[in-house]
Amino acid sequence: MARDLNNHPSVKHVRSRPARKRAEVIDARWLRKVALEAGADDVAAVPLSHPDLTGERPHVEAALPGTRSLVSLVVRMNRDNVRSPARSVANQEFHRTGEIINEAARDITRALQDAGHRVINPSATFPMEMEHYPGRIWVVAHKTVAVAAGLGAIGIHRNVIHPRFGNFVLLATLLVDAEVSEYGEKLDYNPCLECKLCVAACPVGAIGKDGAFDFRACATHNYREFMGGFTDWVETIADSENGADFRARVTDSENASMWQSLSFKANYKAAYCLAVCPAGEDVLEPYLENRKEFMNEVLRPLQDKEETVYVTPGSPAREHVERRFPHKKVKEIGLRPA
Ligand code: B12
Ligand code: SF4
Repeated sequence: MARDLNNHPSVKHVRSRPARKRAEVIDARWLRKVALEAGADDVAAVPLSHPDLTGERPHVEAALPGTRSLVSLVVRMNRDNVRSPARSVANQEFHRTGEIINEAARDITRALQDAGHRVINPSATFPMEMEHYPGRIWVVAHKTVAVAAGLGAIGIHRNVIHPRFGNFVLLATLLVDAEVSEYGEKLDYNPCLECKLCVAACPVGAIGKDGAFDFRACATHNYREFMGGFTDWVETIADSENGADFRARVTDSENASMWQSLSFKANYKAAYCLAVCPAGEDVLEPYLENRKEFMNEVLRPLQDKEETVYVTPGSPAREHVERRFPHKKVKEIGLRPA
Protein backbone atom coordinates (compact mmCIF):
# COMPACT_ATOMS: atom_id res chain seq x y z
CA MET A 1 0.00 0.00 0.00
CA ALA A 2 1.32 3.48 -0.89
CA ARG A 3 2.51 5.55 2.05
CA ASP A 4 0.32 8.41 3.23
CA LEU A 5 2.40 11.38 2.12
CA ASN A 6 0.51 13.87 4.31
CA ASN A 7 2.76 13.00 7.25
CA HIS A 8 6.00 12.93 5.26
CA PRO A 9 8.44 15.63 6.58
CA SER A 10 9.33 16.86 3.09
CA VAL A 11 5.68 17.15 2.10
CA LYS A 12 4.80 18.99 5.32
CA HIS A 13 7.71 21.38 4.78
CA VAL A 14 6.76 22.13 1.20
CA ARG A 15 3.12 22.71 2.18
CA SER A 16 4.04 25.00 5.04
CA ARG A 17 5.96 27.50 2.88
CA PRO A 18 4.38 30.05 0.47
CA ALA A 19 3.56 28.45 -2.90
CA ARG A 20 6.20 29.21 -5.57
CA LYS A 21 4.88 31.18 -8.51
CA ARG A 22 5.97 29.90 -11.91
CA ALA A 23 5.68 32.53 -14.62
CA GLU A 24 3.40 31.09 -17.33
CA VAL A 25 5.28 33.15 -19.90
CA ILE A 26 9.06 33.66 -19.75
CA ASP A 27 10.01 37.32 -20.02
CA ALA A 28 12.20 37.64 -23.13
CA ARG A 29 14.24 40.54 -21.70
CA TRP A 30 15.00 38.59 -18.53
CA LEU A 31 15.97 35.57 -20.62
CA ARG A 32 18.31 37.65 -22.77
CA LYS A 33 20.00 39.13 -19.71
CA VAL A 34 20.47 35.69 -18.15
CA ALA A 35 21.83 34.30 -21.45
CA LEU A 36 24.34 37.11 -22.03
CA GLU A 37 25.52 36.93 -18.43
CA ALA A 38 26.00 33.17 -18.85
CA GLY A 39 28.35 33.76 -21.80
CA ALA A 40 26.12 33.68 -24.89
CA ASP A 41 26.78 36.35 -27.53
CA ASP A 42 23.26 36.28 -28.92
CA VAL A 43 19.98 34.56 -28.10
CA ALA A 44 16.46 34.28 -29.52
CA ALA A 45 13.46 32.06 -28.89
CA VAL A 46 11.07 30.35 -31.28
CA PRO A 47 7.82 28.48 -30.59
CA LEU A 48 7.97 24.71 -31.20
CA SER A 49 4.83 25.21 -33.31
CA HIS A 50 6.86 27.24 -35.88
CA PRO A 51 6.23 25.72 -39.35
CA ASP A 52 9.98 25.37 -40.04
CA LEU A 53 10.32 23.12 -36.99
CA THR A 54 7.87 20.40 -38.08
CA GLY A 55 10.73 17.93 -38.62
CA GLU A 56 12.24 18.71 -35.22
CA ARG A 57 9.00 18.33 -33.24
CA PRO A 58 8.97 14.55 -32.64
CA HIS A 59 12.64 14.57 -31.59
CA VAL A 60 12.14 17.54 -29.27
CA GLU A 61 8.98 16.10 -27.74
CA ALA A 62 10.75 12.78 -27.15
CA ALA A 63 13.61 14.55 -25.34
CA LEU A 64 11.41 16.85 -23.22
CA PRO A 65 7.68 16.02 -23.34
CA GLY A 66 5.69 19.24 -23.03
CA THR A 67 8.25 21.51 -24.75
CA ARG A 68 6.61 24.76 -25.91
CA SER A 69 9.60 26.92 -26.91
CA LEU A 70 13.15 26.54 -28.12
CA VAL A 71 15.83 29.01 -27.08
CA SER A 72 18.67 29.33 -29.58
CA LEU A 73 22.11 30.41 -28.39
CA VAL A 74 25.10 31.75 -30.30
CA VAL A 75 28.68 31.91 -29.00
CA ARG A 76 31.39 33.54 -31.12
CA MET A 77 34.64 31.89 -32.11
CA ASN A 78 37.90 33.79 -32.50
CA ARG A 79 38.33 34.17 -36.25
CA ASP A 80 42.05 33.85 -36.85
CA ASN A 81 42.19 30.73 -34.70
CA VAL A 82 39.62 29.09 -36.98
CA ARG A 83 41.55 30.29 -40.06
CA SER A 84 45.02 29.13 -39.07
CA PRO A 85 46.63 26.42 -41.24
CA ALA A 86 47.88 25.03 -37.89
CA ARG A 87 44.74 23.02 -37.34
CA SER A 88 45.57 22.32 -33.69
CA VAL A 89 44.87 26.03 -33.16
CA ALA A 90 41.51 25.81 -34.94
CA ASN A 91 40.53 22.62 -33.13
CA GLN A 92 41.32 24.17 -29.76
CA GLU A 93 39.05 27.09 -30.72
CA PHE A 94 36.21 24.73 -31.70
CA HIS A 95 36.59 22.72 -28.50
CA ARG A 96 36.86 25.70 -26.16
CA THR A 97 33.88 27.45 -27.75
CA GLY A 98 31.97 24.17 -27.46
CA GLU A 99 32.73 24.08 -23.74
CA ILE A 100 31.70 27.72 -23.29
CA ILE A 101 28.38 27.29 -25.10
CA ASN A 102 27.60 24.07 -23.18
CA GLU A 103 28.41 25.83 -19.90
CA ALA A 104 26.29 28.85 -20.87
CA ALA A 105 23.40 26.56 -21.87
CA ARG A 106 23.63 24.71 -18.57
CA ASP A 107 23.65 27.95 -16.53
CA ILE A 108 20.59 29.26 -18.36
CA THR A 109 18.90 25.89 -17.85
CA ARG A 110 19.57 26.23 -14.11
CA ALA A 111 18.10 29.76 -14.06
CA LEU A 112 14.97 28.59 -15.91
CA GLN A 113 14.65 25.56 -13.64
CA ASP A 114 14.91 27.79 -10.57
CA ALA A 115 12.16 29.96 -12.07
CA GLY A 116 9.93 26.86 -12.00
CA HIS A 117 10.27 25.55 -15.57
CA ARG A 118 11.02 22.15 -17.05
CA VAL A 119 13.97 22.70 -19.34
CA ILE A 120 16.90 20.79 -20.88
CA ASN A 121 20.09 21.72 -22.74
CA PRO A 122 21.03 19.02 -25.27
CA SER A 123 24.73 18.97 -26.07
CA ALA A 124 25.87 21.63 -28.54
CA THR A 125 28.41 19.26 -30.04
CA PHE A 126 29.24 15.84 -28.58
CA PRO A 127 28.17 13.60 -26.85
CA MET A 128 25.24 12.59 -29.04
CA GLU A 129 22.76 9.67 -29.10
CA MET A 130 25.05 6.99 -30.51
CA GLU A 131 22.52 4.16 -30.30
CA HIS A 132 20.89 5.80 -33.36
CA TYR A 133 24.16 5.86 -35.34
CA PRO A 134 24.47 5.88 -38.35
CA GLY A 135 21.09 7.63 -38.38
CA ARG A 136 20.21 10.91 -36.68
CA ILE A 137 22.33 11.06 -33.54
CA TRP A 138 21.59 14.66 -32.57
CA VAL A 139 18.73 15.51 -30.19
CA VAL A 140 17.87 18.81 -31.89
CA ALA A 141 19.16 20.46 -35.07
CA HIS A 142 20.68 23.70 -33.81
CA LYS A 143 21.02 25.22 -37.30
CA THR A 144 17.33 24.73 -38.10
CA VAL A 145 16.31 26.31 -34.79
CA ALA A 146 18.76 29.24 -35.07
CA VAL A 147 17.47 30.10 -38.55
CA ALA A 148 13.80 29.92 -37.44
CA ALA A 149 14.67 32.14 -34.45
CA GLY A 150 16.24 34.75 -36.77
CA LEU A 151 19.82 34.38 -35.56
CA GLY A 152 21.18 33.86 -39.07
CA ALA A 153 20.69 32.17 -42.41
CA ILE A 154 22.26 29.14 -44.11
CA GLY A 155 25.13 30.04 -46.44
CA ILE A 156 26.23 28.13 -49.52
CA HIS A 157 28.40 26.02 -47.23
CA ARG A 158 25.31 25.02 -45.21
CA ASN A 159 26.46 26.61 -41.98
CA VAL A 160 24.54 29.38 -40.20
CA ILE A 161 25.86 32.87 -40.89
CA HIS A 162 25.01 35.33 -38.13
CA PRO A 163 24.38 38.83 -39.55
CA ARG A 164 27.16 40.34 -37.38
CA PHE A 165 29.48 37.55 -36.31
CA GLY A 166 29.38 35.69 -39.63
CA ASN A 167 29.84 31.93 -39.50
CA PHE A 168 32.35 32.19 -36.66
CA VAL A 169 29.78 30.95 -34.19
CA LEU A 170 28.74 27.72 -32.54
CA LEU A 171 25.09 27.09 -31.71
CA ALA A 172 23.07 25.46 -28.97
CA THR A 173 19.37 25.03 -28.19
CA LEU A 174 17.40 24.86 -24.93
CA LEU A 175 14.03 23.10 -24.79
CA VAL A 176 11.60 24.69 -22.32
CA ASP A 177 8.00 23.99 -21.30
CA ALA A 178 6.67 27.57 -21.47
CA GLU A 179 6.02 30.35 -23.94
CA VAL A 180 8.41 33.29 -24.22
CA SER A 181 7.02 36.85 -24.29
CA GLU A 182 8.79 37.67 -27.57
CA TYR A 183 9.96 35.36 -30.35
CA GLY A 184 12.64 35.98 -32.98
CA GLU A 185 11.72 36.65 -36.61
CA LYS A 186 13.45 34.99 -39.55
CA LEU A 187 15.96 37.27 -41.33
CA ASP A 188 14.59 38.88 -44.47
CA TYR A 189 17.97 38.52 -46.25
CA ASN A 190 20.86 36.08 -46.33
CA PRO A 191 24.25 37.38 -45.11
CA CYS A 192 25.95 34.89 -47.51
CA LEU A 193 27.73 36.88 -50.25
CA GLU A 194 27.78 33.93 -52.69
CA CYS A 195 31.51 34.57 -53.15
CA LYS A 196 32.09 30.76 -53.29
CA LEU A 197 35.31 30.95 -51.27
CA CYS A 198 34.00 28.00 -49.26
CA VAL A 199 33.65 26.02 -52.51
CA ALA A 200 37.26 26.87 -53.42
CA ALA A 201 38.63 26.03 -49.97
CA CYS A 202 37.09 22.62 -49.32
CA PRO A 203 39.82 20.04 -50.02
CA VAL A 204 37.32 17.29 -50.93
CA GLY A 205 34.89 19.38 -53.01
CA ALA A 206 32.06 18.73 -50.54
CA ILE A 207 30.39 22.08 -51.22
CA GLY A 208 28.73 22.61 -54.58
CA LYS A 209 28.48 26.08 -56.14
CA ASP A 210 24.70 25.72 -55.87
CA GLY A 211 24.84 24.83 -52.15
CA ALA A 212 24.66 21.06 -52.71
CA PHE A 213 26.55 19.21 -49.97
CA ASP A 214 28.48 15.93 -50.32
CA PHE A 215 28.00 14.63 -46.79
CA ARG A 216 30.11 11.53 -47.43
CA ALA A 217 33.12 13.51 -48.67
CA CYS A 218 33.05 15.81 -45.62
CA ALA A 219 32.46 12.98 -43.15
CA THR A 220 35.30 10.88 -44.65
CA HIS A 221 38.00 13.56 -44.50
CA ASN A 222 37.02 16.15 -41.90
CA TYR A 223 35.68 13.46 -39.55
CA ARG A 224 38.53 10.97 -40.04
CA GLU A 225 38.99 10.79 -36.26
CA PHE A 226 35.29 10.68 -35.39
CA MET A 227 32.73 7.86 -35.63
CA GLY A 228 33.13 6.39 -39.14
CA GLY A 229 36.84 7.10 -39.59
CA PHE A 230 37.66 5.77 -36.13
CA THR A 231 35.78 2.53 -36.85
CA ASP A 232 37.75 2.16 -40.09
CA TRP A 233 41.00 2.67 -38.15
CA VAL A 234 40.01 -0.08 -35.69
CA GLU A 235 39.11 -2.37 -38.58
CA THR A 236 42.53 -1.72 -40.12
CA ILE A 237 44.12 -2.87 -36.86
CA ALA A 238 41.95 -6.01 -36.88
CA ASP A 239 42.80 -6.73 -40.53
CA SER A 240 46.55 -6.26 -40.12
CA GLU A 241 48.67 -9.40 -39.99
CA ASN A 242 51.23 -7.97 -37.56
CA GLY A 243 52.79 -4.71 -36.35
CA ALA A 244 54.84 -4.25 -39.52
CA ASP A 245 51.77 -4.75 -41.70
CA PHE A 246 49.80 -2.24 -39.61
CA ARG A 247 52.63 0.32 -39.90
CA ALA A 248 52.58 -0.14 -43.66
CA ARG A 249 48.90 0.78 -43.65
CA VAL A 250 48.82 3.61 -41.09
CA THR A 251 51.68 6.05 -40.49
CA ASP A 252 53.05 6.94 -37.05
CA SER A 253 51.77 10.48 -37.56
CA GLU A 254 48.24 9.22 -38.24
CA ASN A 255 48.32 6.99 -35.16
CA ALA A 256 49.62 9.86 -33.03
CA SER A 257 46.83 12.07 -34.35
CA MET A 258 44.24 9.42 -33.47
CA TRP A 259 45.77 9.12 -29.99
CA GLN A 260 45.47 12.89 -29.63
CA SER A 261 41.81 12.83 -30.66
CA LEU A 262 41.06 10.00 -28.21
CA SER A 263 43.01 11.58 -25.35
CA PHE A 264 41.75 15.13 -25.63
CA LYS A 265 38.83 15.70 -28.00
CA ALA A 266 38.20 14.51 -31.53
CA ASN A 267 39.94 16.83 -33.99
CA TYR A 268 38.62 18.02 -37.33
CA LYS A 269 40.86 17.73 -40.37
CA ALA A 270 39.55 20.79 -42.21
CA ALA A 271 36.53 23.07 -41.54
CA TYR A 272 38.06 25.29 -44.22
CA CYS A 273 34.56 26.33 -45.34
CA LEU A 274 34.08 28.23 -42.07
CA ALA A 275 37.66 29.53 -42.06
CA VAL A 276 37.45 31.42 -45.36
CA CYS A 277 33.91 32.80 -45.17
CA PRO A 278 34.01 36.63 -45.27
CA ALA A 279 30.30 37.17 -44.50
CA GLY A 280 28.97 39.04 -41.46
CA GLU A 281 29.21 42.71 -40.59
CA ASP A 282 32.05 42.27 -38.07
CA VAL A 283 34.00 40.06 -40.49
CA LEU A 284 33.48 41.68 -43.87
CA GLU A 285 35.82 44.70 -43.94
CA PRO A 286 39.17 43.09 -44.89
CA TYR A 287 37.47 41.27 -47.77
CA LEU A 288 35.78 44.45 -49.02
CA GLU A 289 38.97 46.50 -48.71
CA ASN A 290 41.27 44.18 -50.60
CA ARG A 291 39.94 40.90 -51.94
CA LYS A 292 43.30 39.81 -53.36
CA GLU A 293 45.03 40.26 -50.04
CA PHE A 294 42.20 38.45 -48.25
CA MET A 295 42.55 35.50 -50.62
CA ASN A 296 46.35 35.47 -50.17
CA GLU A 297 46.15 35.63 -46.39
CA VAL A 298 43.12 33.47 -45.67
CA LEU A 299 42.27 31.17 -48.61
CA ARG A 300 45.66 30.36 -50.21
CA PRO A 301 47.47 29.09 -47.09
CA LEU A 302 44.73 26.47 -46.62
CA GLN A 303 44.72 25.55 -50.29
CA ASP A 304 48.55 25.34 -50.37
CA LYS A 305 48.82 23.30 -47.19
CA GLU A 306 50.49 19.94 -47.76
CA GLU A 307 48.43 17.37 -45.88
CA THR A 308 46.82 13.96 -46.15
CA VAL A 309 43.27 14.07 -47.47
CA TYR A 310 41.00 11.07 -46.79
CA VAL A 311 38.60 9.85 -49.48
CA THR A 312 36.61 6.72 -50.25
CA PRO A 313 37.72 4.67 -53.29
CA GLY A 314 36.42 5.95 -56.64
CA SER A 315 34.61 8.90 -55.05
CA PRO A 316 34.16 12.32 -56.67
CA ALA A 317 36.19 13.58 -53.68
CA ARG A 318 39.21 11.56 -54.81
CA GLU A 319 39.04 13.03 -58.30
CA HIS A 320 38.61 16.53 -56.82
CA VAL A 321 41.70 16.41 -54.61
CA GLU A 322 43.88 15.01 -57.41
CA ARG A 323 42.72 17.65 -59.89
CA ARG A 324 42.59 20.73 -57.65
CA PHE A 325 45.24 19.97 -55.02
CA PRO A 326 47.92 17.72 -56.57
CA HIS A 327 50.35 18.64 -53.76
CA LYS A 328 48.04 17.09 -51.13
CA LYS A 329 48.42 13.37 -50.43
CA VAL A 330 45.31 11.33 -51.17
CA LYS A 331 44.58 8.37 -48.91
CA GLU A 332 41.74 5.96 -49.57
CA ILE A 333 39.87 4.66 -46.54
CA GLY A 334 36.61 2.84 -46.00
CA LEU A 335 33.99 4.89 -44.15
CA ARG A 336 32.16 2.62 -41.69
CA PRO A 337 29.34 1.76 -42.04
CA ALA A 338 29.96 1.71 -45.81
C1 B12 B 1 25.29 16.16 -38.53
C2 B12 B 1 26.22 17.33 -38.37
C3 B12 B 1 27.26 17.42 -39.25
C4 B12 B 1 27.41 16.45 -40.44
C5 B12 B 1 26.45 16.86 -41.56
C6 B12 B 1 26.53 18.35 -41.84
C7 B12 B 1 25.22 18.95 -42.27
N1 B12 B 1 25.29 19.88 -43.21
O1 B12 B 1 24.17 18.59 -41.75
C8 B12 B 1 28.92 16.62 -40.77
C9 B12 B 1 29.64 15.51 -40.07
C10 B12 B 1 29.29 16.52 -42.24
C11 B12 B 1 29.20 17.99 -40.17
C12 B12 B 1 30.24 18.79 -40.54
C13 B12 B 1 30.48 20.04 -40.00
N2 B12 B 1 29.88 20.62 -38.95
CO1 B12 B 1 28.38 19.86 -38.10
N3 B12 B 1 26.90 19.28 -37.18
C14 B12 B 1 26.03 18.30 -37.37
C15 B12 B 1 24.88 18.36 -36.36
C16 B12 B 1 25.05 17.26 -35.33
C17 B12 B 1 23.49 18.26 -36.98
C18 B12 B 1 23.39 19.04 -38.31
C19 B12 B 1 21.98 19.08 -38.83
O2 B12 B 1 21.14 19.69 -38.20
N4 B12 B 1 21.72 18.44 -39.98
C20 B12 B 1 20.40 18.34 -40.59
C21 B12 B 1 20.08 19.56 -41.46
C22 B12 B 1 19.58 20.71 -40.63
O3 B12 B 1 21.25 19.95 -42.10
P1 B12 B 1 21.26 20.32 -43.60
O4 B12 B 1 22.55 21.00 -43.85
O5 B12 B 1 20.06 21.00 -44.02
O6 B12 B 1 21.20 18.84 -44.30
C23 B12 B 1 22.36 18.09 -44.53
C24 B12 B 1 22.52 16.84 -43.71
O7 B12 B 1 21.29 16.19 -43.66
C25 B12 B 1 23.60 16.10 -44.52
N5 B12 B 1 23.40 14.66 -44.69
C26 B12 B 1 23.06 14.07 -45.81
N6 B12 B 1 23.02 12.75 -45.64
C27 B12 B 1 23.37 12.50 -44.37
C28 B12 B 1 23.49 11.31 -43.68
C29 B12 B 1 23.85 11.34 -42.32
C30 B12 B 1 23.99 10.05 -41.58
C31 B12 B 1 24.09 12.58 -41.66
C32 B12 B 1 24.52 12.63 -40.23
C33 B12 B 1 23.95 13.79 -42.39
C34 B12 B 1 23.60 13.72 -43.75
O8 B12 B 1 23.53 16.68 -45.83
C35 B12 B 1 22.39 17.51 -45.91
C36 B12 B 1 22.56 18.53 -47.00
O9 B12 B 1 23.41 19.58 -46.65
C37 B12 B 1 25.06 19.81 -35.73
C38 B12 B 1 24.84 19.88 -34.20
C39 B12 B 1 23.38 19.86 -33.89
N7 B12 B 1 23.00 19.15 -32.88
O10 B12 B 1 22.60 20.50 -34.56
C40 B12 B 1 26.50 20.19 -36.08
C41 B12 B 1 26.76 21.62 -36.62
C42 B12 B 1 25.73 21.86 -37.70
N8 B12 B 1 28.08 21.47 -37.20
C43 B12 B 1 28.76 22.52 -37.08
C44 B12 B 1 30.06 22.66 -37.61
C45 B12 B 1 30.87 23.84 -37.14
C46 B12 B 1 30.54 21.73 -38.55
C47 B12 B 1 31.87 21.76 -39.27
C48 B12 B 1 32.45 23.10 -39.64
C49 B12 B 1 32.79 20.88 -38.41
C50 B12 B 1 34.08 21.36 -38.07
N9 B12 B 1 34.23 22.00 -36.93
O11 B12 B 1 34.97 21.07 -38.84
C51 B12 B 1 31.54 20.94 -40.55
C52 B12 B 1 30.94 21.83 -41.65
C53 B12 B 1 30.38 21.01 -42.79
C54 B12 B 1 29.36 21.75 -43.61
N10 B12 B 1 29.80 22.58 -44.55
O12 B12 B 1 28.16 21.59 -43.37
C55 B12 B 1 28.04 23.62 -36.32
C56 B12 B 1 27.58 24.71 -37.30
C57 B12 B 1 27.72 26.10 -36.74
C58 B12 B 1 27.19 27.09 -37.73
N11 B12 B 1 27.73 28.27 -37.72
O13 B12 B 1 26.28 26.80 -38.48
C59 B12 B 1 26.87 22.80 -35.62
C60 B12 B 1 25.56 23.55 -35.48
C61 B12 B 1 27.40 22.40 -34.24
C62 B12 B 1 27.33 23.55 -33.24
N12 B12 B 1 27.03 23.26 -32.01
O14 B12 B 1 27.54 24.70 -33.51
N13 B12 B 1 28.31 18.32 -39.24
S1 SF4 C 1 32.30 31.64 -48.23
FE1 SF4 C 1 31.08 33.03 -49.52
S2 SF4 C 1 29.63 31.64 -50.61
FE2 SF4 C 1 30.51 30.44 -48.92
S3 SF4 C 1 28.99 30.69 -47.27
FE3 SF4 C 1 30.57 32.29 -46.94
S4 SF4 C 1 29.77 34.11 -48.02
FE4 SF4 C 1 28.56 32.34 -48.74
